[in-house]
This record gives sequence, structure tokens and C-alpha cells, in this order.
Amino acid sequence: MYLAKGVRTQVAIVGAGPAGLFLAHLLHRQGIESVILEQRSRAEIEGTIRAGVLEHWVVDLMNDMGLGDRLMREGHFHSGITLRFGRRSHHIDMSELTGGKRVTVYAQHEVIRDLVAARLEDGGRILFGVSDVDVRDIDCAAPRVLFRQSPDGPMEELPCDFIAGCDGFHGPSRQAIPAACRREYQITYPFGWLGILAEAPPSHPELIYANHERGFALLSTRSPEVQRLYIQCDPRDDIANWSDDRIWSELHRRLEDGSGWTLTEGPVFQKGIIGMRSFVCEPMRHGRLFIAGDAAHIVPPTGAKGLNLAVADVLVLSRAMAAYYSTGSSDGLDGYCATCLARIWKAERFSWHMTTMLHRNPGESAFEQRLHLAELDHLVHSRAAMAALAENYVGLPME
Ligand code: RFL
Ligand code: PHB
Repeated sequence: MYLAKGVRTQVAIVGAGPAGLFLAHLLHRQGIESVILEQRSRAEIEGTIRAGVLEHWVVDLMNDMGLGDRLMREGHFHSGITLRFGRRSHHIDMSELTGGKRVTVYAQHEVIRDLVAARLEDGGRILFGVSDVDVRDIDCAAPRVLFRQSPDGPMEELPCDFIAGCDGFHGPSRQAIPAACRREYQITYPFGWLGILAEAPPSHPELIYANHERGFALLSTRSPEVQRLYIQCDPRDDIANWSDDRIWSELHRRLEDGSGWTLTEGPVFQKGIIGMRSFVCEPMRHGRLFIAGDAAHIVPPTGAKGLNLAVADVLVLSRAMAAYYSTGSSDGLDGYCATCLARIWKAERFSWHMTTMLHRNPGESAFEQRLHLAELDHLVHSRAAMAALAENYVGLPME
């Protein structure tokens, strides 16, 4: 797609990740025009392996928006998760604890494929492969985004009413908020995740989160033929140090509980190491620029919250914009930060808690390790504690 000179739009969206794509759909449903500017190609965004778990209201939202057909056919719906520690396994029945809400596993790149296809079918404008994106005049009534449609093409300009910065943690939008006007809070963790995709049948009917003396491990799924697994590792480690044999040997040791259950191996066709951080930028708005999703906040993946929080932000933003265009009221836009941040800080707390409880911190004392085990032991023997975990994991209510 090529954008003709002189085109303007109501909302210029930077980034075609979950935040940008959901926002474009939600605005379209309200009759609001947008253009998405994405630096990567369609094949790249549809091929990047990231999240897996959707909160229950995100599944409902996709169905309401008419985007849920493949999700309902190919997604995996689990009633709970298994926690494994001290050589024992404990099932947490999320459905029973939350009045029927389920854990849905449907890969982020599948969500992206569904959203891109539906947006383009509706005539939506997504420009892939743009470069040098720069957000300008966000303090004025007439902001604009500068960009190149091809690497050696001229600098062009997209005038708009609002800019939505949905460009992830490393994108330019957050940096466009003057440093003196923003405050950033963050923690980096002394461990990372080594994630693999393996061609193998599922080993277990639901996700397993394991706290083991050798470190955390997680078993998830993608399809009847492909499984997703993670192990805690040093975030500075080189993936070349991890042969497939070494990865499987760690996974067997950390995930198997001595009950006779075994992990099924298969060829590993993708592997990589990611670092972990918790991060929040306040405020999430400056003038006519609104930042959403990973551009504004990061959670460690142990709570499975990042994609879901991105969708929550843009749902709030789309409602505020719809109210602005239909009634002229700016109340929703003025309340955007406070509404989003109330949810974000709860997800930050939950993700930090799951992460610290389930990982072995290389610097932690034997005393701290015993505290984590006591916490896990309390959790699986207390209905109130399990209900609190379940309520956060399946997703706090979205009014
Ligand atoms: P994204 O997905 O990073 O999308 C940002 C988009 O902006 C583009 N971009 C630019 N475009 C134009 N010009 C520029 N200058 C640009 N700079 C960047 C990028 O190319 C990209 O396409 O942010 P968004 O939309 O906010 O979505 C956030 C989620 O992707 C993220 O939070 C999740 O993946 C986190 N996450 C998980 N979240 C969950 O809800 N459940 C999970 O189970 C879960 N598991 C995970 C995860 C993240 C992981 N990794 C790899 C960090 C598991 C892992 C391993
Ligand atoms: C995944 O399937 O990629 C996944 C599942 C649960 C998490 C994080 C990632 O907490």
C-alpha cells in the first residue's frame, strides 16, 4: 500500500503490534479513520514469536469484533495451570476459582495475522516497511508524523488529530515526551528466559510453571504439533552455549516431578534468550500523543500480561476518542493515563510477584529461597491465595 501525498487522517498509529492493530480495529468500529505506520514487513510481524496467553476478556473482545473464528477453532482452552515445586505438582483450577473463566493459549503472531488480514480486507491502511518515523507538534492542535515510505524515498508527512504511539519499548514515541515531563520506573532482573519451539506432541494438558533448584521452567503449547518451552538462564548467556541436548536435559530435570510423567522431546526449530524487566512510564500522554502497550510499560513474561495490557490500553483510548468525536468531550482523553495506570500497576505487581516467587535469583540467600517455597506452599493450600492468583491470571475485569 502507498499513501498518496496530502492525505490526512484522524489517528496516526505508529506500530502494528497488538496495540496498534487492536486500536485500528476498535477505531474503525466507531467510524474513526486511522493509518498505521510500521517499520517492519508484514512477513516479519507475522513471524515474530512472542506471547501465548490471552485473558478471558480479550477472547470475548476478539469474538465481539468478529475476529475470533480461528482463535475459537485453533486456540487451546485450559481450565487451569499446574505449579510444580519441591518435586510435587499442584493443579490450580482457574475456572472453578473464577466462576468459569478459562486460560486461553493462542500465539501472538496468530492474533497479528488475524488482525492484519481483517484490517486489510476492510480497506484499512497499514503501511509496512516505513522508516525514519518522527512524531512532531504533539503540543499543538495539528500534530503530524514524518516518515519515509521506502528507505531511499523522500520524507513525507501525515497530518492528523491524534498520534497513538504503539511502537513498543524501543520505538520513538515515548522519547517524544520531553524528559522533564515523564518519570520512568524500572527493575531489571538478574535472569532471563531461553525459549524454544519444538516439533513435538503436547506433553501435558495445561501449562506447567516450575520452581526448581536449578531455576524456573515453563511448559506451554502452540498446536498439536508444536510446543513452546522456556528455562531460566543468565540473560547475558550466548545461545550458542545451549545445544538441544543441554536444553532438553535441563527441561527434564526442572519439569519432571518423579511421578512417572515425562516430557516428550522433538526437534527444536527456534531458540533464543530474552532479558526481563519491569518498566512503567508516567504519564502516557503528552498533548496529542498517547502512548500504549510496551511503549509505555513492560512486564516480565511470567504473568503472561504484556499483550493483554496493550489491548486494555487501546480499548480505553478508543473509547475516549469515540466520545471526543461524537460529543466533543475530552473527559475520556484526560482520564486516559489514570484509567490505564490503575490496571498497569496491578499487572506490574502480579508479574513481579509471579517472577520473584518462581525464579531462583542467583544472588538470593538460602533464607529467601525458603521464603519463596513457603509462599508457594501457602498458595497451593489456601483457597483464598489461589483465588487471588487465578483472578489476576485470567484477567481482572475490564469495565
Ligand atoms: P510490540 O508488539 O513490540 O509492537 C510494536 C510495533 O511497533 C513497531 N515499531 C515501529 N514502527 C514504525 N517506526 C518505528 N520507529 C518503530 N519502532 C517500533 C515494531 O516493529 C512493532 O511491530 O508492542 P505492543 O503492540 O505494545 O504489544 C506488546 C506485546 O507484544 C508484548 O507485551 C507481549 O509479547 C509480551 N509477552 C506476553 N504477553 C502476554 O500478554 N501473554 C504472554 O503469554 C506473553 N508472553 C511476552 C511473552 C513477550 C515475550 N518476549 C519475547 C518479550 C513471552 C515472551 C517470550
Ligand atoms: C507462551 O506460551 O509463550 C507463554 C505462556 C505463559 C507465559 C508466558 C509465555 O507466562
